[in-house]
Amino acid sequence: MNDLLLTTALIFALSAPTFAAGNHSGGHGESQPAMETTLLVGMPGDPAKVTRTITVTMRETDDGKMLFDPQSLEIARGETVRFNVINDGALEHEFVIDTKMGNAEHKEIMARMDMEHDDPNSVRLDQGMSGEVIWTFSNAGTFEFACLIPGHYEAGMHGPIAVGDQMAQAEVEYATGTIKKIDAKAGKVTIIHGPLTSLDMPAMTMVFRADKATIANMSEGQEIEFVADRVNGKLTVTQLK
Ligand SMILES: [Cu+2]
Repeated sequence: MNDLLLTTALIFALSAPTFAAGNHSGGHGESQPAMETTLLVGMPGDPAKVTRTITVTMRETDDGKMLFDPQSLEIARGETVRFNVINDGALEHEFVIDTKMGNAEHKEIMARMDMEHDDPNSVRLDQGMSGEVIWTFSNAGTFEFACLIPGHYEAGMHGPIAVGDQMAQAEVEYATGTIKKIDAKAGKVTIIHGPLTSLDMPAMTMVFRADKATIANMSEGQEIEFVADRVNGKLTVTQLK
């Protein structure tokens, strides 16, 4: 919990200058180097570190709606996602990722003056075109993807991005250990383990919780690679190799 508060405080501290600068330029940053863009929603991703590709299509419907497909996104904190964005519609559309408030501010500016986004957190596409956004979601929270071309947001072009506060698979580090004792009935297992980097714990022997399925794959004396995390305050084996 303390870590979370600290992280949150740090995020706000880091974000403040960026938002201040964004207000000056209207946030469209034509003259800013792309890599300086650090938003609450994250930062431009390194193409070499992409962990997942998500295809997002944009289109209009016969009854006058405008849609993204999928309509919501779930991402793990730390993931670098390549959004493969396809404009399947007959109109121009854009895909922008930001906080809900950030999108609302941009939308207001665009209502007065339709300017073209050229930020790393967005891509604007003519009909039939495709493009990409590579983004690292470094912070947990609920963010938003949207098309901010006047009228499009209201026609349905927005959806939530839930960034879960758990590390992406690529960042998970397996620890090594030897199973000393199993108490299947109590759902406990004693492991002589190496350092648990993610929990900031040195090598020692500890009792962990584990679910039935995990314990079924364990035997005393077995050498394992595993991931432990706090689940409801108890150290728990969450993954086993
Ligand atoms: Cu649109």
